[in-house]
Amino acid sequence: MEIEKYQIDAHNEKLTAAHQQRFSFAASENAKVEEVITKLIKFQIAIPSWALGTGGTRFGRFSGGGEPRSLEEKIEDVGLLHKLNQSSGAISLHIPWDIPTDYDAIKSLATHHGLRFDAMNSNTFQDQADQKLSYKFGSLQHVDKGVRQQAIDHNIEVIRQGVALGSDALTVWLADGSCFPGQLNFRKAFQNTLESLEEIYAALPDAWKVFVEYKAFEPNFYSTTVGDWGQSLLYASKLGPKAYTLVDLGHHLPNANIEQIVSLLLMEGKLGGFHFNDSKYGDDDLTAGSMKPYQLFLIFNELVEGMDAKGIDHATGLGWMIDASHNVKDPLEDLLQSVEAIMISYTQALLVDREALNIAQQENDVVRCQEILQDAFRTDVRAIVQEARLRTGGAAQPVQLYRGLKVRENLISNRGLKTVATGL
Ligand code: PSV
Ligand code: MN
Ligand code: MN
Repeated sequence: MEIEKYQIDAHNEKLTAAHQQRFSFAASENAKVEEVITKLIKFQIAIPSWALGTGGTRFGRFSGGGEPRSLEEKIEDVGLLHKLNQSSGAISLHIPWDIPTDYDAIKSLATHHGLRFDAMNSNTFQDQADQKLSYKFGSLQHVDKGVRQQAIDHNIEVIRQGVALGSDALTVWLADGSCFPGQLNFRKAFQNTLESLEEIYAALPDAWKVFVEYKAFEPNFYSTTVGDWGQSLLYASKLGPKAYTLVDLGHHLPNANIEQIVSLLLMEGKLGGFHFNDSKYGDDDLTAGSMKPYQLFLIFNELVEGMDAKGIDHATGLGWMIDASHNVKDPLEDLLQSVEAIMISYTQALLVDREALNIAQQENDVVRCQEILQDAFRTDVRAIVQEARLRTGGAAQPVQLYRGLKVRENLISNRGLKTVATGL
């Protein structure tokens, strides 16, 4: 199904008066509002192809129905999101969960929906049916060169597919590590991984980047070979200028100061991209901003400050992606909520009075520093985000319109109730 312009217009019309009132108030309070709106319009967040179906845990999965059954249907779903919020103009694929066959047809379908292909994700954490050697004991770190080579070849194949689709980045997340002390020689595992990454790096086209994603634990529970930002930065630095660290918000040990990590990676020119999600315990993959909205704001505060200091374009300088999973929500509603939360945090960070904060920091005026940050965080910026969406043809209230148009019911009647999205 596709959402038509007249349906968005009809929905918007009903909400115009109330919106105008809230927006004029927000605009009167913020001198920078037009500048902020221009930035919001450019800012696009990539939707992961694997988040379009209901996720699950090892205890079970409860399908919501109408899930995409093919790459084409995944692109259509992201198209629906983008139509509604005008901020989801990209899709991130996971190979081989997504199997692009006719590249030109896939590309033109994406273009039809106003989407581009964000970072390509390789998968050497699962064995595939037709695979010769097993990744049970790791992939790029494996003691057997044969297994390493198989994983290297897969990554090179993913780059090739990405080139055909017009992507320009590869994200490598490795489940490699060990479950028990003594299982692994840490140094050899690191060196094997580095050598393998070097072969993948050598296959990157000129304008491409490789993102090395880290994760503290899971599926391995004793050590992870790319376990934290220090290890990722070590690989990225040794690999060269096309290699960067990717920060997935759920991949840290509890209470890690992610905003400080982000700030220093940016300073070093090694922050490549993000996987947004939220969590309370581990890699929970919950809706962005649903648990710790202040943390999300503080991260954006560092991003805006750091990117401005280095003259990096907010919209294009880094890879902005969601990495989430939904066990009890409609995945498309969840993704709309995530994008909204990201846009809100970004807007609040743009509103921080940076000059005043610099002065307060120089004067060690700790109270003032907190006041300045929290003043921005406590500003209700929803009307500003909505205004940006309206100016680009999006819906005033995306979730409300999604429900009003019975999108899920339509998808279920087209695709069926018992669907298994590929890859999940
Ligand atoms: C691993 O937990 C991860 O965050 C990586 O980005 C994977 O590619 C993704 O989740 C998909 O499961
Ligand atoms: Mn991730
Ligand atoms: Mn994860």
